[in-house]
Amino acid sequence: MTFTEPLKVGLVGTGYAASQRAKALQDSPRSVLLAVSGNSPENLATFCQTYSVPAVNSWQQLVNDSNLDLIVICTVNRDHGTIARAALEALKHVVVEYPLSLNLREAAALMSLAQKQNKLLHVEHIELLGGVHQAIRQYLPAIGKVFYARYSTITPQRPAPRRWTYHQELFGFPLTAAVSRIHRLTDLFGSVATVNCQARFWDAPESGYYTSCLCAAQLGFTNGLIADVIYGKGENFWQGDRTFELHGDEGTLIFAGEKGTLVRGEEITPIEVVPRRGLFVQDTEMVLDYLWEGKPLYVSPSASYYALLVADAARFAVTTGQTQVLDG
Ligand code: NAP
Ligand code: BLA
Repeated sequence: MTFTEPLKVGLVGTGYAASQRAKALQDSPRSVLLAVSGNSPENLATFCQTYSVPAVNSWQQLVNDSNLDLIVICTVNRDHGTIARAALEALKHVVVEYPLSLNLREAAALMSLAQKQNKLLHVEHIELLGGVHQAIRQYLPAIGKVFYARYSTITPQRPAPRRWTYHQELFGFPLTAAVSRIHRLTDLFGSVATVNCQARFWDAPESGYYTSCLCAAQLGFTNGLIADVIYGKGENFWQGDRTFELHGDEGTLIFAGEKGTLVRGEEITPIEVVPRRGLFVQDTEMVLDYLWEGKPLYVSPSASYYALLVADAARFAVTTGQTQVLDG
């Protein structure tokens, strides 16, 4: 199913991810951006003016445009699954920003549908392309057997915006929405045996919104590793944190933001993290490599799905208050 002419692409969304996609698609000779749909008419008009692209009134219209080969979904999480389904049913290739769906069953059904339709369903996971992840992969052998990991991302925000990222339905369960946190770990350490999680939301006066959230999950990996994953944001936080610590029996790796350190007793080695700009560009280029040349992508649907499954187990652990045991 390789292409020899520029792919005709339609984009759903007009925010940050969408603008990165629009630039990447327009900069490549292997794709042409033909239409965009959005949410608010003003933002859609501005976006379409910036990129000189025709606007369409709805994503339904976009996915059913018989002229398009590929739909790129960069809108709020709530709608990812529904739009991906409609696009696959209309026999389009699909690229979707993570998460594939807020509903695990729907995610599984979409993967089967893509196979049935013989279409690409690619979920973007730029966290795997970033400098920190690449540096961890490179230095992991230096710390022996890893037995404990802690990955904490806390973002104070005051006042918390009334945006989709602070809305229960639009954003979804925070560790599903931020599935990249779990995916980094499953990519490095494989399968998870047990999942526990606690979560707290501080509700905003407007229905559905919150002003802060905190999710604290503990994953027990099949290989024995214990991992704490912390995600917090909003008004109740006063100090930001972005720390990834990996403790092995021969050393410790610590990433504070982009600053990496390898600690082995007295020996403290700074780790250079290559700044990777343009992660969405890289992702887009790899999709085009796949569709044009059949080159394998950097992430498989099953790996993406597995991270989503672990995130969903965390969600279930919150609602039941019980540790979830996953099948091997
Ligand atoms: P964003 O900049 O806030 O853009 C959100 C888009 O969704 C805009 O087009 C916005 O349109 C629309 N939207 C907002 N509220 C909506 C609603 N109630 N109903 C329908 N559409 C609505 O967000 P983003 O950062 O680009 O994120 C888009 C997707 O990419 C998300 O799934 C996110 O998880 C994923 N992602 C983003 C990044 C990143 O670096 N930003 C990284 C990885 C994955 P209006 O502005 O007109 O409302
Ligand atoms: C991830 N960034 C995300 C996600 C959202 C945003 C919704 C997916 C959920 C998550 O993993 O937390 C949204 N990020 C924002 C917003 C800002 C932001 C609104 O930084 C406001 C400044 N993303 C950006 C910008 C950069 C960026 C401007 O919008 C950097 C210059 C980077 N966002 C970025 C990266 C990820 C991400 C690299 C992947 C997360 C990871 O590595 O785990």
